[in-house]
Amino acid sequence: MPRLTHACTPFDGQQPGTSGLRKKTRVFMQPGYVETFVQSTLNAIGGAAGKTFVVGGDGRYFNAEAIQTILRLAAANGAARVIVGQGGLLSTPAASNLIRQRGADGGLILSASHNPGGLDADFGLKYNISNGGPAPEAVTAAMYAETRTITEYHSLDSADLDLTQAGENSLDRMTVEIVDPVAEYAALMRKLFDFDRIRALIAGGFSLRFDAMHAVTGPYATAILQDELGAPKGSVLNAVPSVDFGKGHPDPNPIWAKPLVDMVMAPDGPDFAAASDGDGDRNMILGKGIYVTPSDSLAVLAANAHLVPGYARGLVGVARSMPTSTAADKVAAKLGIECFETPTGWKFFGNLLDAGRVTLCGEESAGTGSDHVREKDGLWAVLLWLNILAVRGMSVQAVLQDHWQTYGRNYYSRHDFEAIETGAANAMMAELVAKLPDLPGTAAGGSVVSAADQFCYHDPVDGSVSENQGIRIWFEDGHRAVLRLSGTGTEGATLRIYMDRYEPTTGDLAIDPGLALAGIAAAVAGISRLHAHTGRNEPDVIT
Ligand code: VG1
Ligand code: CO
Repeated sequence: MPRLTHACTPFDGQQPGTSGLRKKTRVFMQPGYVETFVQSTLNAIGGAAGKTFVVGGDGRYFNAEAIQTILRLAAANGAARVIVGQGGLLSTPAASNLIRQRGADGGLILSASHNPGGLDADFGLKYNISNGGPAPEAVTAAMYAETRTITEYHSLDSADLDLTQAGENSLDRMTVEIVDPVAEYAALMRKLFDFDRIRALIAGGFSLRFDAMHAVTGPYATAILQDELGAPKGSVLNAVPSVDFGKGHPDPNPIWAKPLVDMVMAPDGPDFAAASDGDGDRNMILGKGIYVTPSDSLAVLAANAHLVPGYARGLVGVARSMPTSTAADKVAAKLGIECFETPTGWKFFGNLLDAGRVTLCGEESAGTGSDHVREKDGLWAVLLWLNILAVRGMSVQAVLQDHWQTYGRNYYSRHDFEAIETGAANAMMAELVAKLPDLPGTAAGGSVVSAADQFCYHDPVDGSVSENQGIRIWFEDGHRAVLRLSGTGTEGATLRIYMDRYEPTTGDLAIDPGLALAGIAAAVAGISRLHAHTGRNEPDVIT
């Protein structure tokens, strides 16, 4: 089969430290674009010769075409085998699991995660390493350097492969193994959880809904929750992946999954509801009449995981991203285990998980996971919740109330200001950084600043240092605000303001969360001169 070498133009690829390359779909569709990025990735990891890769995506627009391109490049670069999800589908956690189970050298996952899909929406591509996790900073930095200097890529002149049937095919000298995307993932879930117990809970009349948001978890949730655990047909909503996610925004939060939230808030709503995102790594958890913040979810799971077979030996430690509330810290303290605070992004958990320092990890952005894979895992979190509810025989609401009464409550919210003009956002952050040393002692929003800094992470495993990972402001009453710019948007800048207020068990545990955090929001708006810089007062999304 003719292998061809094509000239290509270098470009500014994935910024070092970001989770994959995310751009408008039309950018990815430019001739040679995917090829240039994939060749850069292969060059950065020392070539593809003799290697095995896992490839799959969330099914969004251009997923199928990009996979064919990746297969041709892998073959022309001498890869031995590519394991690809049937129909080109693999959720991010399932891809992570496959890389690990099959001892692959790495994987290419096609997704822009929670960003919308379609010709005029977003596309993404990320490289995961052999532990199954996102490429660490050293690898993304090498990939970035390659994209800026690359001059040629290697491909094949070959027809598209049919990816609809499981089995082995060959593309030139490379084996293409098409696998059921669900099977190995479901097997892992069966090992971790007490499926009989969850089945009995559901058979006893416990009702649930899972919103797959027209994205990749549809087939996974249908197979596991309905076919295997006995949830009635119709329990999984929006279960068929579509290229534009039903024109929706596959982001499992109270804004984009509002119909699901409305359902659990209704008097005749289900006992439990959950949703996942485009690529299946996020989760939103709801109970009848209640939304569980992701930060609380992590804490509740940490406190109860030992009730579940896969975690019966207890946890070695927990980790949370810096902006995530400190609820999990309280649990770790009580359990007498370590709690790590890492920068935003799952790749920072990789070393801690590989070194056996932590069992559970979580982020405020609806990401929870454990050492079973090296990505956050939406459906896993749902099953862990279900298993805990089955053992405790309590409602979501009762579990949460009990948790707050034991550990105190962290009122928590994130405000997102989207598509801000990039220059204005950068100017605001720069001004804030400059005045950090002067902030302590300043009165703001009815409180006084006690400390302020920029988060710098020292990885306790490999000693690497990651600077400028977000601005932290503490107030004398113990409240905390964090500001950072998103690394996953594709339009202008997105500013995220995170607010965390802890009330001990002796405090008021039933304040309206919006009211509880209003003072911090006002303080941050004042200190950052948010309106003067951005013209914004109200966030676009509140989670
Ligand atoms: C966001 C979240 C972060 C998450 C990342 C990838 O990043 O805040 O917690 O790890 O998305 O999630 P940022 O830089 O936009 O704040 V996923 O599900 O989009 O892979
Ligand atoms: Co995601």
